[in-house]
Amino acid sequence: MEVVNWKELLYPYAQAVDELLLKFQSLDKECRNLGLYSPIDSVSGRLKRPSSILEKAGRKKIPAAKIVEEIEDIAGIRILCQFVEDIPKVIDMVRQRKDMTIVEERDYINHTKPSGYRSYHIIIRYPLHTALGEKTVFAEIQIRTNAMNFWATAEHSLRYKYSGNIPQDLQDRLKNCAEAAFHLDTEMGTIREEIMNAKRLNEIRSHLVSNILENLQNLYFVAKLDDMNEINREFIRIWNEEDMDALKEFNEKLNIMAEMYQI
Ligand code: 0O2
Repeated sequence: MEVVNWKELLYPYAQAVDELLLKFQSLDKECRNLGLYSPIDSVSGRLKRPSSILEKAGRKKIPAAKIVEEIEDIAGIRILCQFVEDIPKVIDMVRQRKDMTIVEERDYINHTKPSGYRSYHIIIRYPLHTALGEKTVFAEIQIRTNAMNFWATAEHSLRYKYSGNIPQDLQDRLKNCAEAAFHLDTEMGTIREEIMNAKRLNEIRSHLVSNILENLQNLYFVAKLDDMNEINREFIRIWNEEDMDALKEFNEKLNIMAEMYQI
């Protein structure tokens, strides 16, 4: 194989990973800040290692000059979801974007790989503005649940350890683990509504408490100390009772006080 200038080859892909990571993380953050449900649990990105690029190029008989055109996962983004039901929502988020073009979608969730691998892959073309001008690169977005990811990362390590030839008994056990991960996803799906409601309640509660603490802190500067000590005791009592309605009422009371003091 011809000599590859890895630094030059990888540079735009590193930029693509950074940009895509930021974009999907912002999307998640924005949903949460707006109080909307975010189907994204976490996002990570990676640049394919030269050894892995060479291995793939060798396996697929891709000459060095064609690596950029034919290896589509040099830049990789992984989006993890809590529930299988969140995956189509993330796929839609990707499909709606105007800053990337979908080239191919590979559904290894409905078409599980023989290894037991499950994940949804979207290959995109992503335009970049680099210091050396405009450049469009391929990137792969993998979308999967935490359970699918747990299995895939473990299997990936074994695949490397055994250079792709995992002993049969280990393969069988991995298949069992894949089934257990599938079962976990299915079971979690049945209590999804319950978990989502609990998450929503926790978020509302922590938002309320942050508001209360901010108001208390500001009021300490302007209100009478005795009044504030009394209000603080009331807060601790309500906090200990864990009564959401009482917390809401207390927050309202502080909002009115803050308005009175023109905070
Ligand atoms: P790394 O270290 O993440 O770069 P392929 O021929 O399977 O290598 P193909 O057909 O171009 O590649 O694309 P595919 O199958 O859509 O995606 C390849 C990537 O998906 C792999 O990259 C893995 O990250 C993941 N993947 C695909 N199949 C499996 C599997 O059976 N087990 C695990 N653990 N991961 C899989 P690399 O190059 O293997 O890894």
